[in-house]
Amino acid sequence: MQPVTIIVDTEEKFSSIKFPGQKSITYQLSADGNQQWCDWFIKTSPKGYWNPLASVIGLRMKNVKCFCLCGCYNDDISTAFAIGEDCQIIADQDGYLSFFANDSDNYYNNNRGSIGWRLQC
Ligand SMILES: [Ca+2]
Repeated sequence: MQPVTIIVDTEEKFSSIKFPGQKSITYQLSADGNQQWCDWFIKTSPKGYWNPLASVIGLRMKNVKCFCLCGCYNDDISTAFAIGEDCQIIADQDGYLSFFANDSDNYYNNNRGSIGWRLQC
């Protein structure tokens, strides 16, 4: 399959762009590490950054950095996994993959920017 470019907007709790995932297929996800997005006034890469306040309030994905690029199946946060800038996953279920910047549920309104990355299987 040709690589697909997907744009993930930081304001979306689940990306509006979905990708049909298939169980047992390996997906390579990679973002250009030079891209940045912005949490309030803090610019960061898709690897995210240590945000002690957000950790206290509670991030959607616990023990994953704030603004780390994450993915999940069927907009279900319980299936979420961290991606960062580069990740290879073997899908453990069928379902639509969607993506998001890890943040606290009620603090998406101060997010700005988007990051494009490539998905290949
Ligand atoms: Ca935020």
